[in-house]
Amino acid sequence: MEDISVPFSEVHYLTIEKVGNVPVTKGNFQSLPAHVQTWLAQMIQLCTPKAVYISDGSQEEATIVTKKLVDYGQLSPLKKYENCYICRTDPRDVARVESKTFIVTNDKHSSVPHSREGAKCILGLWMSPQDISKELDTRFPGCMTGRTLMVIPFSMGPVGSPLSKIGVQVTDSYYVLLSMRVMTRVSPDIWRHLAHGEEFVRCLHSVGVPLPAAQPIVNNWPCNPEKTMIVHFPDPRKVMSFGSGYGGNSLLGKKCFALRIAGRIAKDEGWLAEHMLIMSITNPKGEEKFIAAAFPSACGKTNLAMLTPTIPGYTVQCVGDDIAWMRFDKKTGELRAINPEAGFFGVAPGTNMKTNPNAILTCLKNSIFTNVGETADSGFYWEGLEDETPAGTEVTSWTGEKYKLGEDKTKKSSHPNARFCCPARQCPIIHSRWEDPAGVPISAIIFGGRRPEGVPLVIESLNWKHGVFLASQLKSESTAAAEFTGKQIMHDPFAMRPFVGYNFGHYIQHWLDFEKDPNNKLPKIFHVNWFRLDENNKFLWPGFGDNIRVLDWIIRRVNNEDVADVSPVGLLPKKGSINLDGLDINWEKLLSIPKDYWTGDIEETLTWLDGQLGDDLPQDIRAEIQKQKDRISQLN
Ligand code: GTP
Ligand code: SPV
Ligand code: MN
Repeated sequence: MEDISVPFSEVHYLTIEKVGNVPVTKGNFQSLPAHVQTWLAQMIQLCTPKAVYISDGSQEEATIVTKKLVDYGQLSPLKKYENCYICRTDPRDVARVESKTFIVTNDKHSSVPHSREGAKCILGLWMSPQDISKELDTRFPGCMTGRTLMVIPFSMGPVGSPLSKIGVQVTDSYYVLLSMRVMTRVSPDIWRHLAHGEEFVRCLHSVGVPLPAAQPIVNNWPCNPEKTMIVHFPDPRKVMSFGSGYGGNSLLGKKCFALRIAGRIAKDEGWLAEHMLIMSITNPKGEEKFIAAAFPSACGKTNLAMLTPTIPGYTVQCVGDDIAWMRFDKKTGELRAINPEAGFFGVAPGTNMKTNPNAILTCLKNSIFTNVGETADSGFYWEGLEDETPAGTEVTSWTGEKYKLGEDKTKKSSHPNARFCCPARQCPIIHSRWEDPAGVPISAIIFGGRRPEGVPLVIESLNWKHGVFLASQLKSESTAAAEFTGKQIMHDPFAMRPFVGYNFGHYIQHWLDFEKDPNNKLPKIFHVNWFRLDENNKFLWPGFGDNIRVLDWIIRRVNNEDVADVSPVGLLPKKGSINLDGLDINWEKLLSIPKDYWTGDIEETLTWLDGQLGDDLPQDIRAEIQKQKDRISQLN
């Protein structure tokens, strides 16, 4: 299998620069900041590529690389749209792999909590520097043989913003190069910001298939599933990812940097890096409020972030759909948030012109679709687009199977974790301040998950500590965003289980500590659940655009309107205080708090948190659990 490296530029052969004996086919290595050169030289020596390519993030570069990938067969154009491409992966490489994602520190417990004996810690996997070096030694040396090593300078957050951070990713995947260009800000300007030896996060990625390949490459998607490993070094701010080309495993600016590494930096520097969307809601009076919301993977962030309100007079604008970096302003005390990303890497199935028209409209140009189906007229197709695609349309599924829509209902066009990757600036409701270097002020923080049973539509926490407890007890049904199968209800505190980069007990304490500074204007904390089922397994709540009705209630609470009643589990909406015009809703079923359920749940939560965190579980959380237990016991 040939490498498809971009050809040498017109530069005369003799002037071609080399690093060691490896030619630089684009860019000027000598002009890079000295500390970057030092690190790159080590990576080149380790990975032994046949060429080095320094990306400039330009459209011209993207056009050339795209053409190469089309010729190679990894991408094919979706001719129905402008500059859109479809890609099918090796079916063994379709999602994040939590079981192969590690944090490496000298001290085990700066990465993972002191779990009780017998409790298998699922809040991060730690490996010692000695053990990881053995693993890495069987993977990285020579891993780019026959391939081109690309150098991608990128900023998480607007280039130059005091809230932003810089990374440099080395990769041997052109797909990653194109996707990073959408998801982050790739620019040669980055080098100027590193000119004086400034810190940057070192990100090394390889698909793990040196050439000639030892095994057949499936779907022109090189990967190495047996040896996949995603390794974080929070102390030296470094990521090494091997064997997977997919999403959070390979676009290292996203979960690896912006959550796991940034989370550690945030802890050290006194801010927050969270798995949260950021949006604004303007009510009929013209008052605008910004909120942030954390739901586990594939539980509704992208959909909420750009929802189309079903009640009149409200305007929603999107700032971000997956990650928020937030810090309390020293002067004003406001919690200010930026979206460190530049694109959306969104779940495709379920997205349509009814559920999320803004997402569809965002990805009609300059986008990459991975593991979706393709229609005979060169459009995308996935489950959820049935009503917008004529029956009888021929579809080629993500596995290459051809079938006609409507003929066999068992056929699936797309992998459930199929994704669109599109520039955020194309979103029709992107906020004019989405790149404001100062961030936007957050008035409410929402947590939520897929809870088929027992959990009401919305709960407001009683206070900050109770809110941090609500977030700590977050649970959700597992989804296809990671390697879990079936619909098990899993704990996912703060929607950060897979993404926390240090001891989870310290993480919860970090949240609690924000209360200690009287200058901090603490946002109210809420918990929502769009996914409660009735006895026929039907959703009790219509969700999507109708979620504005809950946001409206939340904002009224932010404005201290008297629309809530105290309950044992938190504040619940007074009957009639959520606008349900035009809906047929069973309020009792949607808002009830069954005593049996909550009694069992709080016991289970305590057992689980105590097992996972042991003595690292903050005392304040233990106290909140006890108080909630006492309150629940008084339920009728
Ligand atoms: P990640 O990108 O993995 O972090 O996911 P996400 O949290 O952004 O989830 P997303 O908005 O992409 O939604 C995932 C799935 O949940 C999609 O199939 C949606 O159609 C579905 N979904 C989103 N919001 C709702 C809702 O309000 N109700 C229901 N029933 N389903 C929803
Ligand atoms: C998630 O799983 O939460 C995602 C997709 O947003 S990935 O980029 O693969 O992490
Ligand atoms: Mn996510």
